Amino acid sequence: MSIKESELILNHDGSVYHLNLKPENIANDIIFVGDQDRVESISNHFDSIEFTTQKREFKTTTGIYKGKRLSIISTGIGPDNIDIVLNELDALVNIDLKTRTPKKVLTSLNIIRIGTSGSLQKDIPVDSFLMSSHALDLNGMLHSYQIEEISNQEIEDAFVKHTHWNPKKAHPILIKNSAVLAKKLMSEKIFTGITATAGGFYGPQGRVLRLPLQDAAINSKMDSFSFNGARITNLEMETSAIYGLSKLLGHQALSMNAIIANRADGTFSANYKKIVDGLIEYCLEKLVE
Ligand code: R1P
Repeated sequence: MSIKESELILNHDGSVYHLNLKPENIANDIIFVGDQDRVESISNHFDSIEFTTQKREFKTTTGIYKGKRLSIISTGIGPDNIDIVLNELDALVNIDLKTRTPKKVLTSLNIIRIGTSGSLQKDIPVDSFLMSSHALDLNGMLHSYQIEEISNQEIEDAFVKHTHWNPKKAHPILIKNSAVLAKKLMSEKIFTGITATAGGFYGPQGRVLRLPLQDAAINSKMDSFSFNGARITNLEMETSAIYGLSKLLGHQALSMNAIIANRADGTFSANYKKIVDGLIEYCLEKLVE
């Protein structure tokens, strides 16, 4: 059965609707960034650039870094954008766009997010690097899919109990990273922990400007949660959607975070661009080692 035009939308040139990409435009190893300007910060390191395009916040550049073909894609902010990016990338490699049918032999992409994040723990200071061992989905986007096989109910239930999680909010889902990519990008410089992924920047991450929160103690309940020695280390807005959809679709995914704020002690990096550049250089080197 071929997938209808309304479900898998293609542009007139045959590229996928939002990303503006054709299958030949992307590498097997893909770096995700939130900020579209960060695409160039990374591609500036490339030896050569083969392709670049942009539609809305989705900018893609493919090129060669030290002999390795890499693509960089900006996802914009939030799990809703990740739903678009992951599904369209998967369509590029795992759906025959001419016949509109899933391929029999599937391709697994390697996806590395290089993003910014706020630490929830005093001992993980600003200007450090953190690898997400797991992602804790607090935003609910993944609940549209059949997530039973990727969730870890025991720890999710322990989190719900510890935080008195409001049952009106989406049930949290815990998803593990790709062990293969984690091994490749790990070093003694890197903190690890569970990354909580919120569906917003202010209220959903416990920030108060003018609006009172439903649960003002949510961040302190998160930072005091631990399960078999694992703790929640940081908050951001994409990792659980990347880990969840990658796992469901058969791709390898890893989230690397530049810690630019510390929510526990209220500090913010004096030069966050420098720490992001440092993480970019670290990840690029690890990818070609
Ligand atoms: C919020 O400022 C944005 O920054 C973080 C959050 O996840 C969110 O996307 O990541 P990026 O720097 O990768 O965009």
